[in-house]
Amino acid sequence: MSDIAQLEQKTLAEIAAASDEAALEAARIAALGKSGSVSALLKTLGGMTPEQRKENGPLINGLKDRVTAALAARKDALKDVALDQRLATETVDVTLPLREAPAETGRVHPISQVVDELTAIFADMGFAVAEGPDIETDDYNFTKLNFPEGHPAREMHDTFYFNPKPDGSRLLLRTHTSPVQIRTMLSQKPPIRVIIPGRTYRSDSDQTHTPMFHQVEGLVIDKSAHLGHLKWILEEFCKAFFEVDQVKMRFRPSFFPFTEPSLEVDIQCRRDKGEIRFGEGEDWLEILGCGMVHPNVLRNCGIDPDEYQGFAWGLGIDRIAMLKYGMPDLRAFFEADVRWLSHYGFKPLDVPTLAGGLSQ
Ligand code: 2NM
Repeated sequence: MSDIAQLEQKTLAEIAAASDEAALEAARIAALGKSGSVSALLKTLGGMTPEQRKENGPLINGLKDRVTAALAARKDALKDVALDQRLATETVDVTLPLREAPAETGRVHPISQVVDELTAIFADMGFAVAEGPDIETDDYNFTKLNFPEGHPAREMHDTFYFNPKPDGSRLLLRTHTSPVQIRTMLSQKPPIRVIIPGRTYRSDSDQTHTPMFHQVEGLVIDKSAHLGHLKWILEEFCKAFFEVDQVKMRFRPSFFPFTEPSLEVDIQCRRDKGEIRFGEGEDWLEILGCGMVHPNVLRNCGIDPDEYQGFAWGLGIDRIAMLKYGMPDLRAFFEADVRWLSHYGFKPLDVPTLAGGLSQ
């Protein structure tokens, strides 16, 4: 047998014996690599006479072609084997339910849901939504709201202050959304009807208080806005929000620097077995504060209290969310636990509307 025929037999045997990709690659390099056996034969063509080359050229090139074809065929065969093995070990249970799309598994946080509900209710009564910055000036958060110098709410241990500026003024994290009412009155002419939902901050942290919490406040300024209007708005709001036909509310005198008179409002309820129901029962639950905007506040915002008057109210969003949706622990709101969210959260495509139902 010629050398070429022998080399072909040996090389094809090696290729046929390669049992995986690595072995096949080793066989390829041994034959066709830079210093492979077939490559070495090809190199000898250069030193041959034209007659020798005419005879050996087709033989050696034929060898190279057959080795190349054998390598490709073996590679395909090994791929088929690997696929057969995977198919034999991996199974797909086609009876499994489809995995839900992200739009279906994602959940809207209860606070976002409640803000959307509040907005839908007050928008229906003709209120616009106003927003403002979380970082405020002392002037907008306290002074223009008729808080006197030295009022306890201005203390360091209640309010988060930033370091003082060279001129002595200090920025702070707003302790209520009321500075947005100030901004609204300074920039718009009455009549004004706005609600302001947003984040608020107080240096307070225990079972029922978190340093960041959510409020919604409302403001109406007009020539003859009065407490009767306020009472109607709050009753309509409570009926719509708690999704009941009737509510009974109790207005008690109170005090806030920015309103005169000031009132605290209780809603009648029944508590049984940890559940709470509104519109019935013997218990009272305080849910909000309100009052007629103090003439000093109007004046501080360039509104003439002899021409205009108005009322405002404020309530805690986190608390009414807990009441409505039976969530026992305030702190879970801010822990970003996806299991809690998948239990208490809302479907993103169920947008609250008065016509379609707030909470379905
Ligand atoms: C409350 C209770 C009572 C209030 C007053 C004002 C403003 F800016 F008009 F003076 N904004 N918010 C207000 C009044 C807030 O929260 C419990």
